[in-house]
Amino acid sequence: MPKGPGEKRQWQFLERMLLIRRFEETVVKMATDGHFRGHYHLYIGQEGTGVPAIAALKRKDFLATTHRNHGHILARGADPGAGLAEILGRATGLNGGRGGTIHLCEPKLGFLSTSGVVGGCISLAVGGGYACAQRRDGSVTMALFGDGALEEGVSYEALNIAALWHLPVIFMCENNSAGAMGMAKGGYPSLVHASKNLLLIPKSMGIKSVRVDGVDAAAVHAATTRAISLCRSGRGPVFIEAMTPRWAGSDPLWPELATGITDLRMATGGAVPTGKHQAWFEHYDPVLRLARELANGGEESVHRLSALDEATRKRIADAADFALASPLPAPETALNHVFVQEASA
Ligand SMILES: Cc1ncc(C[n+]2csc(CCOP(=O)(O)OP(=O)(O)O)c2C)c(N)n1
Ligand SMILES: [Mg+2]
Repeated sequence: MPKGPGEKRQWQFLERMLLIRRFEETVVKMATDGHFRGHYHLYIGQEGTGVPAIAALKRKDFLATTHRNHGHILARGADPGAGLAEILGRATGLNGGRGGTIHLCEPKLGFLSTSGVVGGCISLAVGGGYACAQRRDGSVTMALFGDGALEEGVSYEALNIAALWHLPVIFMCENNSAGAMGMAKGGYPSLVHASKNLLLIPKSMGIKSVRVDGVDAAAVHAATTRAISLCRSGRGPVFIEAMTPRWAGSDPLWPELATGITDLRMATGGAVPTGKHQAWFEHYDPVLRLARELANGGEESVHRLSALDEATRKRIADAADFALASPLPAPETALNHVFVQEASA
């Protein structure tokens, strides 16, 4: 039975991780039902990294993230209804329907930027870290990015400056390339890098670097907490490489619900993992893994899991109803929020 002060936190992690899972399952349904068009990216399989890493931050801290952002935004506490509405391009969305799936952003929660420009968030987070250092209030900035970001030139300049100026930046690299098909095999792009050990890159600049099992929420939380504490005391930056085997649904160019709707009973013995994704269900699904640890607490924990699942499904169903009932932005607002408007003749 998981006991002690850590158990409460584990339940809090599971609550957010499950919220993300049900949100993402709903996103796939909305896409296949034709409620929105265009490419999108799911955070399924990586909940064990984003949730505990972001939970280690304080309100005063900043974040910058990528195209695979849904989980990060929800982990930080954004409203799932406004998140789904944004994905559908509705006026009630987090960004008034202007950003869509790739740019879900919530500045009120400390997000500096969410961008589909691979590697862009690394340089923006270094700018954030510079601002934090100027403020002298112990705040830090976290960049959440994929392994592919280390193919981009801007990442090297940004890491270099962060190292030279000891900026309070946590570089959280979510390496999901293990098991990826990659474009060469007709799937989603994955890492193409000369270095077989990505940690050597920050290490060569003297940046403290650590690799962690990204499926293990407690390990990610411990590593991030240490990194944040170093940054707050002026001993940053820190680079963390969180390893998560690629979820099968993110392998093809277009996401698909390869492992179905997650059945939490697989964590409690009520359902037996089988089929071609059996190993994923048993070892690599971070939601099932944490739920399994908590279910070991006995019958009471099993009931609690089932109640949590029911409440989460309801919360996401309500969020989906809200998003689907929301209006598209009014045509006359099309030019709102643009930086420059041509002067009328
Ligand atoms: C600057 C830039 N180059 C190329 C792309 C096209 N692109 C979109 S996602 C992607 C792969 C990103 O891999 P990674 O950063 O590891 O994130 P993952 O999708 O694996 O989570 C690429 C190359 C892009 N969006 N931006
Ligand atoms: Mg990747």
